[in-house]
Amino acid sequence: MEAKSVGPHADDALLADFEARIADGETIEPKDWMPERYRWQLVRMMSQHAHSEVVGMLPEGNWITRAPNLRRKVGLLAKVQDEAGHGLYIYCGTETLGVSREALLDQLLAGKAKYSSIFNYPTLAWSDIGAIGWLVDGAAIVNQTMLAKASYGPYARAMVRICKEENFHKKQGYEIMCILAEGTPEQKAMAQDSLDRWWWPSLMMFGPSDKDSPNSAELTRWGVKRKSNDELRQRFVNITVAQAHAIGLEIPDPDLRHDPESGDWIFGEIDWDEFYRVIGGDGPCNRERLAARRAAHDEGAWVRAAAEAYAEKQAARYRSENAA
Ligand code: BYC
Repeated sequence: MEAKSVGPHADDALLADFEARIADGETIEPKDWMPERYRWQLVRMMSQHAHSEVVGMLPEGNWITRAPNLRRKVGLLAKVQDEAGHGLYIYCGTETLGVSREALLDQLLAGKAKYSSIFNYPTLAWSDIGAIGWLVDGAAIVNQTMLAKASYGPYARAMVRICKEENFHKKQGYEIMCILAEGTPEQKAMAQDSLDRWWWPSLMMFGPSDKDSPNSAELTRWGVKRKSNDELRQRFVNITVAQAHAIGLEIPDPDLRHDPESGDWIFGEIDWDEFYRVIGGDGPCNRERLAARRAAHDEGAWVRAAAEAYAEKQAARYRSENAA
């Protein structure tokens, strides 16, 4: 994607008006004037977000056939279906910015698009489904509650609805962890093992630290981000450490300590080499995830063709009824 910068050619009066509206807390709507660079940043971020929802179905979908009972199976099915819906809301949001869902999916399938690093880790045990709901959806809620106040109306509104659903996802995940943690020693060990494997990747979901985040300044200036990557990560840690302790699990961080002055849980160094390796395409499951998406796209070709044929038939019927 090529971005045009806001420079001497931009209309200064329009830009000043646009920024004043954002400063006044107004939302920007699709037909409003916006700098090309704002549109580009939104498409970049929203498309990565939509792809994350879609690819995010894969690690959990892996356990639908192996859920331990009917209640868990129904809950997981509903959660995975919700994620598909979230992807759709956000792709619709990018369409309001002039980019089609097909174009974005082509980029994903060609391996040219980013999606959240977290979904490149494997789900090895049922307890991983608990850990994903608790940690991954928990992290998503912290991030997306902030994005629900983003300056772009269609994205902000999508976030409101998505956060409501993510709250149920988090509750079902934490409930799985609670039950395992108070079960047999083997069950508790499973829950701890999942926390050990998902903790650090969950912290990486918030992106690089503020000093290494190239997009943050612009997104903050234009009211898309209201809090920084590090602020949100700290908020997530503070919420989650207490929840782990409440069910007798240990955070896998020898440097974790409580700072009585700020009230924060201070955590150890994140392995940023691992983060950049994963977002660069070399995580534990990057290739597997893309192969699965490509297979699903190919196998779904007949569904798209049938839906299109049906839509054309309906449109023809509508035209002939209105011509009569
Ligand atoms: N993974 O300048 P920065 C869910 C990239 S799904 C991969 O800080 P920004 C769920 C970043 O894109 C929830 N890439 O970027 C679904 C940028 O790359 P480019 C997903 C990452 O945008 C199913 C570069 O690193 N949530 O809830 O200011 C089941 C530099 O970063 C990551 C969203 O997508 C990462 N973790 O801030 C269960 C939320 N982090 O484009 C649950 C929307 C950074 O320059 N997105 N990068 O090549 C955001 O809030 C922001 O985009 C981020 C990054 C905080 C993630």
